[in-house]
Order: sequence, then C-alpha cells, then structure tokens
Amino acid sequence: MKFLAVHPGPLMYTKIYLRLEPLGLEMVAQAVRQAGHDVRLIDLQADTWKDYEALITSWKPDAVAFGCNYLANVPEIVDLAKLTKSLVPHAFVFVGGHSASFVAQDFLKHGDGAIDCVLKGEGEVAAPKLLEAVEHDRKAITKVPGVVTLDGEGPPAQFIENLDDIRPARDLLRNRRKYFIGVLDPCASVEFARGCPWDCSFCSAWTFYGRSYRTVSPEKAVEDLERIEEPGIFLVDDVAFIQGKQGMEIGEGVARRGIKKQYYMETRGDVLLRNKEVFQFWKTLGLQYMFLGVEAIDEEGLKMHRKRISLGRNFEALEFARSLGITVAINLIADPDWDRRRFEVIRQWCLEIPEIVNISVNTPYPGTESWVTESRKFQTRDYRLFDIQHSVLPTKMPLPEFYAELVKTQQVLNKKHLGWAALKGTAKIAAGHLMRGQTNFIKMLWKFNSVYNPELQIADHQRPVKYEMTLPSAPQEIKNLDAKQLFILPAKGRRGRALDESSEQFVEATRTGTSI
Ligand code: B12
Ligand code: SF4
Repeated sequence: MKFLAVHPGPLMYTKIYLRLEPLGLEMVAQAVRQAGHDVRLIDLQADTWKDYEALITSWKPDAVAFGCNYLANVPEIVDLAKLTKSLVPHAFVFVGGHSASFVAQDFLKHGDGAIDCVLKGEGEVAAPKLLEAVEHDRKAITKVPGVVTLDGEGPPAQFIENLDDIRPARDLLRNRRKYFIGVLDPCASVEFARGCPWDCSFCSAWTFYGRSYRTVSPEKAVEDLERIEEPGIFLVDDVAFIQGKQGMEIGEGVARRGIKKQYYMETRGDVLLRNKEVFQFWKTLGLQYMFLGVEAIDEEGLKMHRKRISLGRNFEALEFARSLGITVAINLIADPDWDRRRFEVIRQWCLEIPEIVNISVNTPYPGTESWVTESRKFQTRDYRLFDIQHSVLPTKMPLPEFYAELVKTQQVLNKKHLGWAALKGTAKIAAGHLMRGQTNFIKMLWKFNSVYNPELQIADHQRPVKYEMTLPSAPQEIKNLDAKQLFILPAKGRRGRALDESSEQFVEATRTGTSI
C-alpha cells in the first residue's frame, strides 16, 4: 500500500524557538516500511498545505496517517483529514499520537466521516496491523489493539516489545536542515528511553505509558547517534538518565567511537543530583543545554504540581548545573490565580539568576489528573488555546491584565536572552551558522515581539471556534480517582520499569505515592 505519514504545522508561539523532527511519526513510518509498504512522510512544520495538496493529488496514497502529539493541533488535523477525503476519497484516513489517544472520540466526531479511526498508544505495533486489516479484511479493523472507530473500540493498546526493534526513518524527511532548537541549528532528535516513572498531576507523560519506563540498549543508542549527520542532538526523553548506568554506558560508547555532537536534554533536579558523575561525563562529550522542570519557586507551588522535590533540592540542582558550565533553562508554571505582585516577584527572581527561564501557563490537559480534578471552570473549548501560552482557566486578574503581566515577564526574559543581548553572547555561533547557510537560529532572535503580544493573545480567545472540545463533566476529588483509568497503555507495574532496585526506590521516595 502507499502510506503517507503527516505531521501538522507548528504551534503559534513555540515556533520561534524550535522546529524539531517528528520522531514518533518516523518510528511509525519505519514500522510500516518494515511491513513492506511504500512509505512517505511530510512535515507541515517545514512544508506547506500547498505542498501537501500537491503530494496527495499526484501520489494518491491508499492510507494517510496524521500524528497528533499536541492538543492545539487538533483543528488543523481535522481540516487536513477533510481535505484529504475530498481529494483522495479512496484513502483510509487515521490519526494517532499522544494527544489523539486522549481525545479519540472527539476526533471521530469532528471528522464527520473524514477520519476512519484513531489509533491509541504506540504506533509501531498497531499501524502495520491496521494497514493489514485495511488491505485484506476491513472487518478486522476493530480487532487492532488501541483502535477507536465509530463502530466501537478494539483491545487495549499494545507496547512495542523492544525499543531496539525499530529505528526512526530519518531519511524520509526532505528538509532536515530546517530542524533546530535555539543555537543547535541544525538539530536531530534521539530517544534513549521512553516513559516516566513519576506521576506529576499536570503531566500525561506517565499516564500515556501506564507509568512504565523502557530503555534503548546502549549499542543501539550509539549506532543511532553515529548515523546522524546533524551536529546538534535533542534528546526527547522526558527525564534524561534516570538510570545512571545506561547514561554511562551510552556515554562510553560515544567516547569510544569518537562521536562529536552538542546535546540538549531535559531532566529533574533530583536526578541530576543523584547522577552527578553521569552529567559531568556528558559535559565532556558535548552536553551544552539542559532543561530543568523546576515549575515553582515556592514550596506551595511545588506541592500543587505534586513535583515531590523540595525547593532546596531544586536550587542545589541549579547550583550543580551551573558548576558544569552548561546553559541551563528552567520552566516555571504561572497559575491563572497569579496577581501582579506574584509576577513581579518572579521577574525579580529571574533577573537575579543566570539561567534562561521559560514561563508556561498552568493548563489541565486531557489525560492528566488535573484534567479530572480541576474544580475551576474551563473558560474555553478551543483546542488551539491549550498550548500552555494561553489561560484556559479563569484568571484572578482580568484576562487582558493577566496577559499583560505574563508578556511583561516574558519580555524581561527575552531582553536577557534574545535579540542583540543574545547575539552579543553568541556572535561566534551565529557567524558559524550563517557561514553554513543555517539561518533558523538567527531569525529566531528577532521574532519575539511580533509573536508575544498581549493583544494578540486576547484576539486568539476571540477567534471563531469550529471544533469544540468535550470538557470533563464534573470535577472529581483526587482521593476518589483511580489513575489507571487515565492510562492509554496498560500498567505493567514494577516489571514495566527498566530500573534497578535502587533507582526504583529513589523514584518511589520522590513521587506522590499513588498505588500504581
Ligand atoms: C520531546 C517533546 C517535546 C520537544 C520536541 C517536540 C517535537 N516537535 O518533536 C519540545 C521540548 C520542543 C517540546 C515542546 C513542547 N511540548 Co512537548 N513533549 C515532548 C515529549 C517529552 C516526548 C515526545 C517524543 O518525541 N517522544 C518520543 C517519540 C518516539 O514518541 P511519540 O512522539 O509520542 O510517538 C509515539 C506515539 O505517540 C505514537 N504516535 C505518534 N505519532 C503517531 C501517528 C500515528 C498515525 C500513530 C498511529 C501513532 C503515533 O507512536 C509513536 C511511537 O511509539 C512529550 C512527552 C511524552 N513523553 O510523550 C512532550 C509533550 C508531547 N509536549 C507537551 C507540550 C505541552 C509541549 C509544548 C506546548 C510546551 C511549551 N513549552 O510550549 C511545546 C510545543 C512544541 C511544538 N510542537 O511546537 C505535552 C503535550 C500536551 C498536549 N496534550 O498537547 C507533552 C505530552 C508533555 C507533557 N508534560 O504533558 N516537546
Ligand atoms: S517527572 Fe513529572 S513532569 Fe516530568 S515527565 Fe515525569 S511525570 Fe511528567
């Protein structure tokens, strides 16, 4: 069969900092290719709708699959699916990915017949099975693990047996030079581990994978890195190097083979402190940027997000990261309840520290505990506003004032890190990029003010809403919630986590202690 995998366009705010390759979709594409199909992939972060139309009308795929990791992309994907059915009516159209898995029924409803099914969970096992059913026995579609159709749901989603079995189909992307994150330009993405053993209330990384945690073998990880041409590497793992041993083994392989790259990774403060020697080693291998999900600078905020790490430990982790001599970015979550004073405190704090600070807005997402326990009334049913740059909950200050404060805070950070200030500090890097014809990073430095603007944010709330999302019926109390109900992939308990006993104990001690 002719199979086309499609990644939707960029999100309106994050696009100025980054554009990264659709790794999950490349995994699905590779699994389908290994099953003997003719496969193509188009990424609308780097190509246009016109390119997409031209491709489907000329190539006429038999199946078209959209990847939906981000909730804000739902309306675009529904429109793309409708366009696809109108131009290639014989094509079987389906959607998968992180967010699609949590809003499968909504997708089918909005699709109005243009979306044949949603495939929940990991796509590597299910997508080839689905195509087999589409080609040979349409009735068997409802037996595919994780499938959701208007006629009913299939058996539970299925894990890929071993992450080593499939490597991403990087060769299918035609614009590889367009992928970057900050100064890592161009940049490829890699995966060393999948899932997260913690259970933060605002996050769906753990619910999607049933609180499992699996690793790629050091040999495969090193092979993957060796094949990549880009000098920058973005590690997609939710929490890098939870298991110190795996980090050391991959690092030793990288050193042995003389692989020279610059790395960006995300981790938790407590993991950084626990595995100091691993991060020190990776600094010598090219670790340049680290993102720490600090989330709050007061104990009350940390408790609210159930991060289970003390403020003291987070600050200690920041100190250690600084001592490594790498650039550290941290994330703080702004709550819609924040008033002017709170924003001011944050602004002052941000100016006192050398780190890059990213501010996101507390947003309950489908699939998270917050989604079902949040008792404040959602103010919108527009998927596009669920991008953690907008407030979907009622704000204490009038909304225009909330955005004015938010953008003022982001502007302070922008002045510190983007535009001329950044160019001064990164002039050598920028010149190097220009010489290689890489302009993604340079362009980003001046885009901030045209994108981050309180009036534009308010205007986003006033756009007509074509597809309204289903909201939770009534807030549940946390004590009555069975987190397993949120899982997409079934929980395997302890055996689902590739952690040695001491790492498992460490995770247990630092998470909230749900019984799963
Ligand atoms: C890496 C990552 C990023 C990276 C890169 C994203 C990119 N474009 O590649 C960065 C840091 C840049 C990022 C940014 C953001 N992210 Co992010 N990100 C992730 C993360 C940690 C891993 C994604 C990943 O690559 N995994 C590895 C690959 C192999 O897995 P995968 O993509 O999920 O694909 C598998 C399945 O989903 C499925 N699948 C995927 N596509 C398809 C398609 C079909 C047809 C099928 C059948 C199956 C299928 O099969 C794949 C293989 O098993 C996830 C959390 C998570 N663990 O999933 C959050 C996550 C997706 N991000 C999230 C958010 C909120 C954001 C931001 C909005 C945050 C911000 N500060 O603004 C931005 C928006 C980025 C953008 N698109 O513009 C949320 C999404 C929330 C939501 N419901 O919308 C998540 C779930 C994290 C969370 N804590 O809740 N992100
Ligand atoms: S540590 Fe918490 S926020 Fe980070 S990926 Fe795991 S569950 Fe999500």
